[in-house]
Amino acid sequence: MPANLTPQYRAAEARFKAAHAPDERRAALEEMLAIIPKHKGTEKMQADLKRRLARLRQEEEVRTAKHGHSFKVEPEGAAQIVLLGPPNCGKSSLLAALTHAEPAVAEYPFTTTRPQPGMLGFEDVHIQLVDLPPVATEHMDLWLPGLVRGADAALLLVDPTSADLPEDVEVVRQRLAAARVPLVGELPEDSDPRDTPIATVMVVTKTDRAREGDLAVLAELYGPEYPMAQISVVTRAGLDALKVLVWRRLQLVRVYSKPPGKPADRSEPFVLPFGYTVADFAERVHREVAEKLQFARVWGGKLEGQRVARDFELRDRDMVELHV
Ligand SMILES: Nc1nc2c(ncn2[C@@H]2O[C@H](COP(=O)(O)OP(=O)(O)OP(=O)(O)O)[C@@H](O)[C@H]2O)c(=O)[nH]1
Ligand SMILES: [Mg+2]
Repeated sequence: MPANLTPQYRAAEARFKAAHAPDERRAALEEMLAIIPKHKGTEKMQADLKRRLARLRQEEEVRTAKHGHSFKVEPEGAAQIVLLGPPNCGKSSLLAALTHAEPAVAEYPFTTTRPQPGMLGFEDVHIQLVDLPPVATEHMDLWLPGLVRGADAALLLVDPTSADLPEDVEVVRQRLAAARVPLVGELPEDSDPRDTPIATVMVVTKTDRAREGDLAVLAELYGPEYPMAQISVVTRAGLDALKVLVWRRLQLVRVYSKPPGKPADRSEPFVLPFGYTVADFAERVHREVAEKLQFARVWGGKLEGQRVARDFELRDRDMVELHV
C-alpha cells in the first residue's frame, strides 16, 4: 500500500536528517509522528518513528542524570535544610544522628555522592534535612548550588580537627557565593537580585576530639557572622541545642486551630512564617474561611481567648479560633 506522504512530512523528515542537536532531532521526529498519514500503509513507519523517539528521549534522560539535573529532593515537613561542608567534616554522621536515615559514613573524604534526605523531629514539627556531597576546590557537583538555592536554610559544618582549616570552609563559602547562593548568618534587607542568600547556621562538629584552642579560634573567626552550635555525634553533646537553634533560625511559628466550642487539635500545628496574621492563617486553612472571616479568638501569651483583629500577628504556639 502506498504511504502517500505529504510535502509537510517530507519537509520534517529532511529537517530530521539534517539535524545534529538531539533536541532538534527529537522535535523533528515528534512532528513527523504527528503529521504522518494514519493508515495501514504507514503502520510500520509509525512504529519505527515511535521507537526512535523513545530512544532519543531515553538518551536525553541519561544525559540529564549524568549532569545531575535529576537530583531534586521533594520538600517534606515544615522546612528543608541542606547540610554543607568540606569533605569528611561529619555531614552524613549528623544526618544519621538526627534522623532515621542511614547514610554511608566513612573516614575517607567524598563518601557522599548524591543528596539524601531525612526527617528531623523537633517537638511537634518535622523538618527535612538533606545531606549533600562535599564542596572542595577540586570538586563541586554541578547540581549542588541549585539544590541549595531551593532550600529554606543551610547548616555549614566545620571539622575543628581538620588540618586545612579555615581554607576548607572558605572554599565552601566562596564556591557557593560564586554560584550565587551566598551562605549568610542574617538575611540581608536587600541584596543583588541575581543572588539567593541562604540563612545559615554554622555547626562545629567532632567536639569530642577537638582542642579547646581550636574551638575558641573558630568561635572568634565565625561567631560574629553566623549563629553557631558545637556538637559531637559520639557523645551527642549539643544536638538538642542545635535543634532549638535551627528552629529559631527558620523563623516559623506553630499555630493550632481550634474549632469554636471544641478543644484545639494539638496534634498537628499549622506552620507559618514569622509575621503571618490571623487573615493569612485563615487563608491557609481554607480560601472560603478567609473570605468569610468575621473575627478570631486567640489563646497564648497573655491572651486567654480575647477577640483579635484580622491583622493580629500570630506567635509561636498560639491557639486560634476562627469565626466566620
Ligand atoms: N570523633 C568523632 N568523629 C566523627 C564525628 N562526626 C563524624 N565523625 C567521623 O568523621 C568521619 C567522616 O564522617 P562523615 O559523616 O562520613 O563525613 P561527611 O562530611 O559526610 O563526608 P563526605 O560525605 O565524604 O563529605 C567518619 O569517620 C566519622 O565517624 C564526631 O562527632 N566525633
Ligand atoms: Mg557524607
